[in-house]
Amino acid sequence: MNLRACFSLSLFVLVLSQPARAAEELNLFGWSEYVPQAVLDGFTKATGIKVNFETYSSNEELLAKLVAGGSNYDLVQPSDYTAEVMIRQKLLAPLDAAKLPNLKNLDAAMRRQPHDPEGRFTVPYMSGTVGIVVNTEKVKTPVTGYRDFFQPRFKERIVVLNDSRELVTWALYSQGAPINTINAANLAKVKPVLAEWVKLVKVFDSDSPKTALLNGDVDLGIVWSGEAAILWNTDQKFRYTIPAEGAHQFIDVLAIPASAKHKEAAHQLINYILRPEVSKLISDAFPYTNPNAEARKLLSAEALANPASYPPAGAKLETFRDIGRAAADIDRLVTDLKSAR
Ligand code: SPD
Repeated sequence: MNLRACFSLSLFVLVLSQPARAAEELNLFGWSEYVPQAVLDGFTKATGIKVNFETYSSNEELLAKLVAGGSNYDLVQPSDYTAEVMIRQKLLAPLDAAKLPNLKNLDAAMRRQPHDPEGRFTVPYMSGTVGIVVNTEKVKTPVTGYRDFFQPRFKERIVVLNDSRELVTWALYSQGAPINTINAANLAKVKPVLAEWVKLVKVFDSDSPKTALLNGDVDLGIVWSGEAAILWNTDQKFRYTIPAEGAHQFIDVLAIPASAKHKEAAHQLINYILRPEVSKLISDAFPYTNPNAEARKLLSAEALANPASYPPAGAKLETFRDIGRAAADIDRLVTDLKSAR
């Protein structure tokens, strides 16, 4: 055997003798209608890491699964106030900034918010608001706030988010009460208001509230701003308004559970999502407010002019905070009222 043949044979034997490397994969648990499959496919193509993707419809669903333990998620996507709960409960792993060079692309104002003041555990994914969308071909009178919205004449013409904290917040705003002070007195104040409101609702849907509006099943909604932005892109008869009494502004983040088995791969996916061209793909599919300053430079003038994605300055917007055990009181109240309607 000549030298070259001998070398090739030894290389072949060496390769065969290596233990087979487990295919790298990563388990992502994220909001429904929020992560385009094209982004995950692009990541797999770029890195060889397969992404198993499971979705949820509420922060409570995500939190319940993580608190219960036994889940095998490597990357999750809580809203700011839920990330705050997770940090307090030590459910999140600190991030390694050295593995996230694309953090530099973010708008600095979106990092180090009250839920994670040092930006140690979370990376902003998208931001948004919760507001009123009206089919202006069907509703001719102005609907500027929660009290205009929940009117008997709109009975069975309404879709709202299926989210207890949101519903209670709208009722608190309508009563001029603070939205992060959840106590027995404030819940007693909103209970009769909510009892009337839930009777007017035709559809509760947090996954795709736009669908009932697009189908013409309802004429008004209180929805995530990204859903309203899609409606506006489809037909400008769907108008988005930030309620005059005030509205919830959220930052949904990416975070790695403390129990994650594939932390390296999770860092890689976060860093991939932070690429401007990838973040733009997310905005194209789900037009929330993009916190990535470099990605925003790639968005069209039309996308940046969408009034739901980028609402005018001056609106009264507030973020939710961790309210501890009161979250369960809210959930109980809303569940009881819905089942009694
Ligand atoms: N379909 C994606 C919805 C994302 C909404 N996140 C905000 C939740 C605030 N409670």
